[in-house]
Amino acid sequence: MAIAGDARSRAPNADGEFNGTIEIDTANDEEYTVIMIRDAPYKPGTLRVISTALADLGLNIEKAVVDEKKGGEKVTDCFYVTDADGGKVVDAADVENIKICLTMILKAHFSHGSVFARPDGQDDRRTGDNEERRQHSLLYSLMDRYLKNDVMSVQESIVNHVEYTMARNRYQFDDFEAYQAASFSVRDRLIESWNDTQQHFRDKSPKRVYYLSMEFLMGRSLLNSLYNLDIKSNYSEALQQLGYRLEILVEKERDAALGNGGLGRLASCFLDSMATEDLPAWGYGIRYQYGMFRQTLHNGFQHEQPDYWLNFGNPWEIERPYITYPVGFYGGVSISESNGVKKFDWIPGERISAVAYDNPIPGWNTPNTINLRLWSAKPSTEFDLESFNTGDYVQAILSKQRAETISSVLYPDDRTYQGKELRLKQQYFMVSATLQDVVRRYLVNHTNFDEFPNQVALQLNDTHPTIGVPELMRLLMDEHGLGWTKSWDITSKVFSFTNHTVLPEALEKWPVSLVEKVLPRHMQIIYDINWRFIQELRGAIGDDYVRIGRMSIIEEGTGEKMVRMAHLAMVASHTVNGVAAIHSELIKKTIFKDFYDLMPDKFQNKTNGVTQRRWLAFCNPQLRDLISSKLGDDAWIRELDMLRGLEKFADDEKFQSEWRSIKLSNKKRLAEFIKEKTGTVVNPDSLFDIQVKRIHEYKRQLLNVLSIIHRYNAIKAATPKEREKMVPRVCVIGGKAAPGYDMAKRIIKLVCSVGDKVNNDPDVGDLLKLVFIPDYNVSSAEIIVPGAELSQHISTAGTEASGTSNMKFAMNGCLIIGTMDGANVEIAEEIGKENMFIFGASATEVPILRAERSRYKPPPEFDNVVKQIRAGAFGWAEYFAPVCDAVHGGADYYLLANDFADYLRAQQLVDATYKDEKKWTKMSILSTAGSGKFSSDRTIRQYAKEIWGIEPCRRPSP
Ligand code: NBG
Repeated sequence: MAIAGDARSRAPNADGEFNGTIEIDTANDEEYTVIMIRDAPYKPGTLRVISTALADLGLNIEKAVVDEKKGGEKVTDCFYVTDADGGKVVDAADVENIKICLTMILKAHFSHGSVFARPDGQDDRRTGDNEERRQHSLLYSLMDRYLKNDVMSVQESIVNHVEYTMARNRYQFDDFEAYQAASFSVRDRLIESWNDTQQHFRDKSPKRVYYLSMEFLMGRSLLNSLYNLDIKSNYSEALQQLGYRLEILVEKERDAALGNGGLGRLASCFLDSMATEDLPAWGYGIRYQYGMFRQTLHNGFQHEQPDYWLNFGNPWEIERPYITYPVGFYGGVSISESNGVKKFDWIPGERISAVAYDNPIPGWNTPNTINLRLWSAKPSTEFDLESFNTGDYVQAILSKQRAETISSVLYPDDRTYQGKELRLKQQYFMVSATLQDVVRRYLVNHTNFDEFPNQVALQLNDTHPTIGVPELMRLLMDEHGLGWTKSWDITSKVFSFTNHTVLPEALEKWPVSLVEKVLPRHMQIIYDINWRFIQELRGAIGDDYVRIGRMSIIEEGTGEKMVRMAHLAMVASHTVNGVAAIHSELIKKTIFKDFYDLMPDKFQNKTNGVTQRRWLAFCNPQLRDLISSKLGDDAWIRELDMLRGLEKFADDEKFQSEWRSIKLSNKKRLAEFIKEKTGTVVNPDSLFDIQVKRIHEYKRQLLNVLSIIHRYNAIKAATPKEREKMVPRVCVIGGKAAPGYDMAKRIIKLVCSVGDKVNNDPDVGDLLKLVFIPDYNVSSAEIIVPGAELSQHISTAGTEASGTSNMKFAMNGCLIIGTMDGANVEIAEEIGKENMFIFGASATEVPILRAERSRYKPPPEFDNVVKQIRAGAFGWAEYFAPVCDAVHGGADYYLLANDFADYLRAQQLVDATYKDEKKWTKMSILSTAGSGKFSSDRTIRQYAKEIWGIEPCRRPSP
């Protein structure tokens, strides 16, 4: 049996021996038998051992007087006990018995190693208060050690949770219950680490960053936590001995899918990296009751099912009912004047409460665990006296209940901003609770706001949390009495803003009338910010009203007046960054050109990254072990640049064959998964070609389908001899369409219809398969990515800000077919263009081609496949007509026709290369070797240094 084998970073305390004395006094106290343990060496956990032993003997501890720990010295503890009937223990035999038992137990305790002392907290609210400290010394002593991670201790804590947390029979629980109990026991360990990390942050009081995001696409936690806490093998063994398999239990976990796609997953990768890099960081977001919808397919049509992920409880969160803030909406603003100073008072018409739920985020190979705090909306506890007094008690309760809708559902659209009132309320709800929490934390050890910018960095993940700008101004001015100048000085030093898209339709704008109604005070503040900004502008550029109109935070065109959230974010933030080099350059020339010309120093680039823990080391354990064996150890899991060390083995035959056999085994697992999800049987010896991402016209899944049809035609036209030379392919497409995105839904249907035809054509056999994997999410990506050989990132150049799945695929030795867009450009720099299949127009050519597209004559191959669809070759001719119209006859905004011929050329090159096994394997190894730059650790270090100005703050290892 392994004992604490995983506790890499935990060094045991020095062992002592118990040579103290135990005295039992039955005479001198009237009510109690007094057990005195004299001169025991100090050792963490001792008190818990004694109290458990006394309880096992059937004694009640009525009070205890314990020595405060004095490092290295002997301590004397005194316990006042009664027996089961509440009386004193007087019988001499009983007394002797207690003595013998305690002696044995203490001897065993002091001769036993692995107990880990926890640091003494120096909470500012406790130090200095010696009296309180003395009173609490018993409590502190009881909490002075960590849970143990040896197999037996793990088993004990699992079965305890089965019985005491879940109230199930500890001798009989099913896989789901075992998953839950195991998770609760892991959470116990996370909580220890979380508490001590937070205490350390409080003690050191470093500048902290708060990552504000409406989305966190976390996926599952069990395996990730086990790996990060380095206790996976003991849990595996512990469960196995209890009759359960960890691999099965991890599948029982529901994904936490509180995000749409790349933007939310990026936030989650960032949390992992911030924890691993020991940064004093917190994430803040919303605890949606319904995450991203579950996608099902009926006859090839997408249907959306609600994702009530909390149905069976969420063992990873900690509810904090006492951490709650009021959040207001509607109402009006009253203005009063005292001493010539105007005071604004917002009296909201509706008030709700935000309740905190904490989600511990452990880092890898560090004792630090950081926090993701998600807010849940609850009815406010204040009574609506009016309705209660008029006797409409039930109605009053019901209307309060509606508060909960604010955090109930994630908006599943990442294509266009939604002008929906509820969405604005969600955004304000999140930032208001967050900023109140941040300000409260700051004020624990500050009496004014002078240090605020040196203590706080607030990162806006896209424009979604930008209403936080006027909210911070309001808090500082209206609630804390600061003047405008001081408040603005502080506000403009703490915010920074990341832009994630150049698509104009995705840039958030709110109708002024809506903001005025929902957040009247904030609208005033936005106007004031804008007024001052425009004065500044006039100073800088003169009365160029056209340009001023373009740059204004308020859009005043022919239509409704709108608040441009990106402009507000831009004006208030000290930096703005794009998410890949090409994207950061593009925003300077397009959507933010006017701003760039005026304030070029604000602009930065932070190329995205992904966490190599989840996306390589944990989801592809065979490859992890092979890489570690070649590089000597697993240090690359923290320093991903070390993957370069694989380059020198790229031609090594033995290494190549190990590399291939791992890929094959991952492909077999993926083939199983495909069969389970779609019913289609695919041959693992085929080339596995994958395109998984949200369905968007700009991502051009349609281009992929058109080329698959072209391939199908080629197979049909080929002679049996020619067919023998063809490379068999399995094409996988997956992704969700926003429920209101009609074109995307038609594209899904087209994929399914083409798949039906191709997969059932006996002429084709294994040469071509096309499957649509339903409900693509984080967990399915963890199976799909390791099994992929070719992945498609084929957006029209200049439209994909970065992409992050391209990085995951490359890390796992999958070759990329793609355009020079987003992060592909930098991947090509790192891995080498010659190790990818690059095609298509460049971002500089795109605007020109787009302008000329009505005169463009598509290549005949393109026309042919589109005509085929129109003619009903795959059925549903009418339903697919708008899809064809969108790319035909001068439409084709995303230039599928322009790129088609070059795409087919690249695809042919893929086939030819695949036939050369050695060459392909070499390219695959070089893909992994060149992907070091795309670790989110690197991204986060750059944010920390170049934007946030924060430094690592690692708690001492226990
Ligand atoms: C997405 C981009 C991706 C990018 C992610 C993360 C939005 C608004 N943007 O290209 O489309 O990788 O953000 O930065 O979801």
